[in-house]
Amino acid sequence: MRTRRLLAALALGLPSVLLLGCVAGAVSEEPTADPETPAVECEEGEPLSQAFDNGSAWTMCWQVQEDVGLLLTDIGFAPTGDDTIPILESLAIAQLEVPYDDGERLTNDITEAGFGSGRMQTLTETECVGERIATAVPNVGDGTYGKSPVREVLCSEVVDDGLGYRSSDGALVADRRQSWQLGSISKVGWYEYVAQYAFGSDGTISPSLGATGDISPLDFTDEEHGWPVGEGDHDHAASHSHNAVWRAHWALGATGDLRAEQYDATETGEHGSESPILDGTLTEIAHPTTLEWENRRWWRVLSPSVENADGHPISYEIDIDGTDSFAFSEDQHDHGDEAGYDVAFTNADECQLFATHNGRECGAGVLDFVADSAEDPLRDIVSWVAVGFHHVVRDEDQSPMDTHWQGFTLLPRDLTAQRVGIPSGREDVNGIPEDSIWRQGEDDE
Ligand SMILES: [Cu+2]
Repeated sequence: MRTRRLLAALALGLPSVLLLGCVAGAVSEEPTADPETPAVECEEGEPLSQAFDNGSAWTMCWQVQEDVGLLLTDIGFAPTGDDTIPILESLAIAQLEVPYDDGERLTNDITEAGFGSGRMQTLTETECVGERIATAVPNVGDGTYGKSPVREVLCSEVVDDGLGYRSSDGALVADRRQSWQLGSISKVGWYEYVAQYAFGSDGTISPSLGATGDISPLDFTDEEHGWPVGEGDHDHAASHSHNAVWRAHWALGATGDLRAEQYDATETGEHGSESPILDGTLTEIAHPTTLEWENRRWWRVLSPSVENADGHPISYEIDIDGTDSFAFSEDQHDHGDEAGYDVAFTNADECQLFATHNGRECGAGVLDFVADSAEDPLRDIVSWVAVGFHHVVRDEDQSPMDTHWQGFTLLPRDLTAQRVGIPSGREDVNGIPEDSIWRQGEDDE
């Protein structure tokens, strides 16, 4: 059904107000005449697609892997009236470290346990009010031994995501934002993790991790390292971090020929007639590296050879404000003070899959990957996004624990020359308006 809706949107041949001239050449798959044939072919399993009320649509492939759990690949977005633009080659969680503040425990939940296999939970209508999609999930490991029963493990749900836009300058235009949420639940120890990927009708991608289940009954400690959750000043549940890293391999219509940039707006110390002057700068990230977040800083991955109708390179911004930054433990110790980062960029390498405990000869983790390729040009770009959450347990966490969330946003920046889904009457708004005083200034010259 979802496929049909997408193809219907594509087949409508909506007026091409967003002429992504160059993008058209980068489209990998043309929609076919057969309405049952999806717009993307998957190496494994059936593709997923979802169209929105504004006419935009997402397509992708998915599979369940023993370690990372939900792996999304061939992720493409079709802005309203346009062909599908390949956005990401792949997206998955790449590690989840849980170090306890008393120093007595650290788990690596992806590489030691894994979100797939028997840890991935069959969903019921309480956890998933949308469509529950089944696939064969091995009971043990990768399925080489034992059985792989077909179970409903993927939740696909379109939700109302609040006000998308409103403008009453002239005739009122307003619309809701919709979000297509894909998620699975994996039980690792006492925690139950929700791996969720939300795809917006505006082109945003929001990977997030929810944690519920129960606090560890083995990890109680003293008052310096925990919080009393029993009666009185007793039963201090150990504080701990949930340190997640996601791996995103970029496509942007030109896999292997991309660039990365860091944006900073810095205070100059000077004032204009009314406000402090800030200088905005873009710095190319020329080589694999690790970077830390600061106020007014973001990163983007762009496609120099693919432009939108305004002639701007299409790109996606990585937004991670408000995270509890963290330094990696264990096998990244030998990198010393450099062990912390919020975002890292490397070139894609199929051997480099996990942020830590990668367990392969190409390196133990991101810091090794970066150190070993620090002189290489950055082209086939993988972003490693590290988002920490320091969990000081509350009385409300038992029992079960209130779900707590952490994540980040990938935001389209100049993917289209104007907004996705332009309301009637706003088609011509692009740059300085005709009646602006800036235009009048031009006329006087
Ligand atoms: Cu926790």
